[in-house]
Amino acid sequence: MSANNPEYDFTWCPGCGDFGVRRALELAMTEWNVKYETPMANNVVVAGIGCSGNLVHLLEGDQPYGFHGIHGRSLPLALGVKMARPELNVVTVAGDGDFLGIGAEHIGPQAARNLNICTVIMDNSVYGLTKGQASPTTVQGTVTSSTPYGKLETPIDPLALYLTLGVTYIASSYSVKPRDLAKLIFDGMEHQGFSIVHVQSPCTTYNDTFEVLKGNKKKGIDPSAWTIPADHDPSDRAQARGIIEQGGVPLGLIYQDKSRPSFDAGADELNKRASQKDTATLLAAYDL
Ligand SMILES: Cc1ncc(C[n+]2csc(CCOP(=O)(O)OP(=O)(O)O)c2C)c(N)n1
Ligand code: SF4
Ligand SMILES: [Mg+2]
Repeated sequence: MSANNPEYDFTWCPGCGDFGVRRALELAMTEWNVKYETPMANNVVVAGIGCSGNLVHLLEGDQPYGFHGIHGRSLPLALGVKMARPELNVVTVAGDGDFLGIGAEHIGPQAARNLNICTVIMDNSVYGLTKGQASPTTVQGTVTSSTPYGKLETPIDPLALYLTLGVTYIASSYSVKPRDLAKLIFDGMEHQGFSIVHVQSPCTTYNDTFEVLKGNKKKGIDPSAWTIPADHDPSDRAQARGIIEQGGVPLGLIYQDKSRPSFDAGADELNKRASQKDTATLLAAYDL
């Protein structure tokens, strides 16, 4: 699809953080189009299933190509798109449940490949679309429809997971400031390899964390979001780990490794070395 799907009539709840992420993605794709003089349809948005993945139907203005696949499988689909058409700008959008629950097994293999795509994760620490069940990032003890006596498991730390698995561009942000977020997404698109921009995108219906993220002086709530200092060196893995271990929600680029070739660049190189064989030669190799 490169036109809005008129049969899909989903809307986000008022105040949902995903509105800010959508704006940021639109800004980043527009900047990409201006820089590379390409039409919007040269961007492909591969979406997971969830309120977050529904972003692919809700983009305003010129439409990119959209691929709304199945729950948890945005990365394998993005791999297919990127390998078939490496010149396209492939972006994946998914939620915490989709990406870190059912889809978690795909992060490691794509990190190992250094697949050249940009992934935007909308983390609201809940399964929003299916009405508020606990997700892998839900805080321990939280009462949800699937954890009526409080969640037993500790939440996973997505940023630490990405760093451990070898993701080569890791940024963290929130949906409150779309322009800052757009810059991180654009830089993630520019990165030659697997980039993840992990966004805190509050669910105003089932888990409204805006106040926790931004803080509230009157109520004595300190903001959990904090800006990464300007002197942080993202190429330094130990420093990146230090930023993550400080906790809260760091805002900015945490880690970037520019030294590894991307998967499509490696595949190009390999194809040059591989020799084409006709059918007769292949059959002869089996000595039939
Ligand atoms: C294979 C499969 N299992 C379960 C579902 C039901 N389901 C749809 S969306 C979703 C979770 C969505 O949570 P998340 O990825 O965090 O997105 P959000 O709605 O919070 O943005 C689930 C469990 C499904 N569609 N397919
Ligand atoms: S249920 Fe939550 S995540 Fe889904 S649209 Fe509403 S506010 Fe957004
Ligand atoms: Mg979610």
